[in-house]
Amino acid sequence: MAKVVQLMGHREVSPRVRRVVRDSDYSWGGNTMMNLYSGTTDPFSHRCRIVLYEKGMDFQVIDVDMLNKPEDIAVINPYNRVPVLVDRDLVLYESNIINEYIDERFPHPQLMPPDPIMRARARQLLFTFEQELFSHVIGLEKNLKAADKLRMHVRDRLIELAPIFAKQKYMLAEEFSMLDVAIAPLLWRLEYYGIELPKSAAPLMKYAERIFSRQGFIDALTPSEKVMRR
Ligand SMILES: N[C@@H](CCC(=O)N[C@@H](CS)C(=O)NCC(=O)O)C(=O)O
Repeated sequence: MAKVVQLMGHREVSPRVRRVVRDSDYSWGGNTMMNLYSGTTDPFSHRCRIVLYEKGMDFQVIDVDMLNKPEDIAVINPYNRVPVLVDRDLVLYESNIINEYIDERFPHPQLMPPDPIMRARARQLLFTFEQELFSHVIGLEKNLKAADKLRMHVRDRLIELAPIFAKQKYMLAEEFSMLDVAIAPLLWRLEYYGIELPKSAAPLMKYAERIFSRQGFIDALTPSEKVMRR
């Protein structure tokens, strides 16, 4: 099958290489750039794409067809899931682990707090997001029978977060951080998952729009994600 390599937008105005390989031949780690194996509608892959685009270094995103997942994914990730990052000899899975690695390799702009106490708190909150929000997102992605219950749970947790944004711009105060990266794919998918928030959550939606207007966020969206929100 022919390999389709699509070169993305800004290449003319920037020396960075941001290639999206579609319908690819999955040649693992065959070059010196970071390669992200990413699902085109997968919220966890979306997180990693956001970090790559926010950092603005050279990388390659390889679209994985989740309906026809290549067997090789199981070779590089024993859990047989995306995202997977291949950086020369290093192979990493789990979106938050991948993102922390990218953040440490390319420290500008720094997305994890520099202070150890704040960093530990950020990690704790990342864990809470997984427990309270993203473990349910997996059920919504699969459209499980219990989806309505999951929607209610996610909606209630998000409503609880809303007051934070009446006082501050981002999750950890005034600067965009890894916590904003982690939650953004869910906020982008609310309509797609059929989650409706009440008016009292307006500060949260204003916060979401703030993230959505960032260039790194816009650049990270795949064509399938772009049409998830009207
Ligand atoms: N905790 C993992 C979750 C990754 C995950 O669940 N990925 C899903 C996509 S939504 C996947 O690859 N599932 C395997 C499949 O659909 O075959 C992370 O943060 O990376």
